[in-house]
Amino acid sequence: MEQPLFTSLADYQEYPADEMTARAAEFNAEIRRRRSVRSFSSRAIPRTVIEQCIAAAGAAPSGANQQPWHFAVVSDPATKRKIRLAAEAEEREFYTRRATTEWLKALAPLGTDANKPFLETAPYLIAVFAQPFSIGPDGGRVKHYYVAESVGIAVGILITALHHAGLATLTHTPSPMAFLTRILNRPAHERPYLLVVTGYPADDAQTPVVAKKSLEEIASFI
Ligand code: IYR
Repeated sequence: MEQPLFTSLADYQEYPADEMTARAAEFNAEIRRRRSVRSFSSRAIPRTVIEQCIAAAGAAPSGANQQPWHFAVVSDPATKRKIRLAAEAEEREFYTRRATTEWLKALAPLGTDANKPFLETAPYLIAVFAQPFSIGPDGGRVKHYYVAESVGIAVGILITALHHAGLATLTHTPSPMAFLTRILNRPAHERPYLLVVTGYPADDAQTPVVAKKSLEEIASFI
């Protein structure tokens, strides 16, 4: 076994309690303004913003620091079109056959259907892939641990970073997503995890009226 190497927490930043309290409240207010958006403007956004937000996601903690993720960033109109057509084909199956009545009932308040024009309108689609293993220098498989948890945390940071930058997002999970592996030429062992659609909201974008659970409902202090 390799000996672990340690360094001091040189980048850690402590704040006085009142400042800490204010920062926590400000962040809560900022993140509570986040809404899933399904109607995007085609206005361009600087690629560097996407790069910075993905770099932020890449700082997520992960099982054994194995960073089992890949972010495929799509802005090419022809590729976005391919993704839209493939996703809509799966979604039509979902809405007409695969989804249970119970599932459709749960979804009803969101007003979604099989049409996904935003997959072409939004300037960027970020396809997130999870890597159950990597290929080691000797060509063998190196198993990754806590892959779903790790990628979920990274996507949470990605969405938060995009929101913080002033962009709208949609976490979109056309199911199944095997078409993403094919269209984006990803290795067969990577699992499409979800699509993050991002850009400015359309001027006339509407969002369903839904509520978040209260702190009392989601937390207990023991
Ligand atoms: N993937 C479908 C259905 C869908 C499922 C859930 I759970 C949602 O929260 C939203 C949609 C679609 O994108 O329409």
